[in-house]
Amino acid sequence: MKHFTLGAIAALALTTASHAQQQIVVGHALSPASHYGVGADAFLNTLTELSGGTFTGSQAPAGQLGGERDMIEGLQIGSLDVVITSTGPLGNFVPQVYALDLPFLFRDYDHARTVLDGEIGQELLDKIGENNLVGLAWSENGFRHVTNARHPVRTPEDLKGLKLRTMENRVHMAAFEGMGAAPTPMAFPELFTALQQGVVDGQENPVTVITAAKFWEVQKYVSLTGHVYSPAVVLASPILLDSLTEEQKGWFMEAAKASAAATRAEVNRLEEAGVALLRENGMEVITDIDKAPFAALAEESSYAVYTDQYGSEMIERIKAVE
Ligand code: EAX
Repeated sequence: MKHFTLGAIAALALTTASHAQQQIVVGHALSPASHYGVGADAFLNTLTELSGGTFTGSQAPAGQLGGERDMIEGLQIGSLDVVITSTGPLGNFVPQVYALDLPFLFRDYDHARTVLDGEIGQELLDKIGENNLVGLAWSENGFRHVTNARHPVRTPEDLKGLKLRTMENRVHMAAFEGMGAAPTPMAFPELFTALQQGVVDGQENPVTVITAAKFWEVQKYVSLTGHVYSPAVVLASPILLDSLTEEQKGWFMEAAKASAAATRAEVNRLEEAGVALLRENGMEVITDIDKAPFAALAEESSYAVYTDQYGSEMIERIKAVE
């Protein structure tokens, strides 16, 4: 009878294990069919294909794993694998990222994508990597607009006294304080109920999120202020990534790039079709907005959140990108 040494059995077990399927969960705060859900599916399909089926997985949408801040903490302790999140709460972990959240800084989608896909974007992904997280790729949420249940917003005066939910983001809160609203930071999974119950009068989000969350059910007015470009980012747990071979890490990077491309394509589609959808569902869309007074107040009150700590060099670099 052939005797197997213990070493041979252990090697066989290790080999088998290394080829065993590994389940990856991609968490995010929006609906499965949202621009993040489309990105999660693209991530998983690409990873499964590149790995020959070694890695498979599923998305955990709709805040099942918690709000974005909770999910980022989950990555740091290794309880979560991959998360697609806006940069909203990320500044609490990587303050340098606040530069991307500054109001009226990005001119348009082309400008934002060029910055994020260039050296500035890479520098900030590297900063994320210095804070017990792995920034795999910049994805996208979109330009944010104000919705509310009380009255049309056309000027900063119209914001006065509005209880407006913001993300847990110091720059955004300072910006809305400066514009005259009363900002209330809140995790996204709590928002729809808070709007339904009148805990807050309004909120601000891109058309992509307003449509994904069906906010027309609890909000009457949307003002296309476009006051902030909201990046999203594909983050991974450093504990997971440290357990992978270099080749496997490359698969995760490629999958994240595919995710970002799919999300951006969906943002493009919804930017075209989304406003009509809001109107079809009964929202009054205010488009005749002079952004200058909003920008003056928002910049005066919020840029210091970033420049007090990091100066204005990064801001000038972002503005200079063509
Ligand atoms: O990332 O919290 C928010 O308003 C975000 O835009 C939403 O969770 C998508």
